[in-house]
Amino acid sequence: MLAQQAPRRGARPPRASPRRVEKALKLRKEPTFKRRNGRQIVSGHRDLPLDERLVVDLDALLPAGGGAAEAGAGAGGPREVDGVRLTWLDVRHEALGLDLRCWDAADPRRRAPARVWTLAGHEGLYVVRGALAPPEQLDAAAQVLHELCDPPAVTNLHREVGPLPPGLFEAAGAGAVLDLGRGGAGGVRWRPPRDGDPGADPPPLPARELLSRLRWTSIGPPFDWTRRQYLLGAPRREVPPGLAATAAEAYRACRAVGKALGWGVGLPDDDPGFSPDAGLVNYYRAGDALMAHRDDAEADMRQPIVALSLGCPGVFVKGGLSRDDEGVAAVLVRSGDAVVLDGVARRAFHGVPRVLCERGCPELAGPGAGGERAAVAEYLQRVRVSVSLRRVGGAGGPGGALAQAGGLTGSAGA
Ligand SMILES: O=C(O)CCC(=O)C(=O)O
Repeated sequence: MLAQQAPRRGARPPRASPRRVEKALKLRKEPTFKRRNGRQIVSGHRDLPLDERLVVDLDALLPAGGGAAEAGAGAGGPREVDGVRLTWLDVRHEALGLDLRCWDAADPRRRAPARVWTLAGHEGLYVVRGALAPPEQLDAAAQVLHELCDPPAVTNLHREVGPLPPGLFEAAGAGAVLDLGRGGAGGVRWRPPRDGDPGADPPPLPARELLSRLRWTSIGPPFDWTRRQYLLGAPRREVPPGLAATAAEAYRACRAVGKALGWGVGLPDDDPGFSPDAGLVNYYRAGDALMAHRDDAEADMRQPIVALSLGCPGVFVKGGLSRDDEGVAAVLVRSGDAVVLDGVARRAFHGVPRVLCERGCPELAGPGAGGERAAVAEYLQRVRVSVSLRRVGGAGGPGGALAQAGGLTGSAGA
């Protein structure tokens, strides 16, 4: 076992609770002014920029192009754990007083080594940079947008406007409207807009507007936000095998890193590995936030949470076991990254107080994707999508603070 990754002597990790960090990081606006008739009046509002000093940008910590495998001083390994070959590099974030370790985890079952980051003082938190390559990000997002929003998956829109016909994303791209079909033949369906639509009662709803109001989808058993439990008997869309495999691979690398550090890991050695059967997809637009919560509605808390990021960057915040515990990490996560919460961190408060939609998604910008993938890439320039996979198993738990948090909140949020 390696020495525990501990803060260096003299380091002063930032002492702040998730509540305080959230407040400092969430999008705030300030008024802009103009003069009229000699008086100063409010003309609008502008977004205040993110206070970058509070956030760890992992890419900025490594020498250009370098990782543990390429580094000299401060590097360690190789060391093999559970068939995963580990090399590592210690990195210090002076301004935040944080000690981090960047691991390259080479697993013969994976095509390329995983780059995993750990932070001293945050046992069980792992950030896997680039768990999905750009083409895989597009495939995953296409799957989320094309299939996983369709019934029987449940979304916030189903709660607001009732079950939608399949094909919300395609309908939005085609400029279609939702005909509520009351009293008519054919029921609720997508159709092209017509001249008489604005005066119709009820007026049809433009698919584009509905897509802009999409905030969450459940994969696997739907989550009942009121009773705070998974509806294990309800019809469901299964976790797509590709997403499940990505999450399993990411977890395998993180578990090896955790064992090398002497951290507690969730799944015992004789377990076949992480095999998610449920997930929550969050769609964040500018101004949206997921406030600090704990995911504790799952019956078996030894199973990790693996959250895949797609699209615009966001700030992932992890705190302790209560909202007021001090010692918070705020990390910039980018398209393709996976955040893994395992062991003691599985019960930790975490959230995404800020998304940076104004930065777009550089990983998926420019030519490359054609056809239907182009529409997905374009969507991801404005939206952050997270797919947080978990194992619910056969029995629902008592319900948790995730439900109490009530899901995504925001400017236009549900
Ligand atoms: O958006 C994320 O990356 C985190 C999502 C999350 O915390 C959750 O779904 O419980």
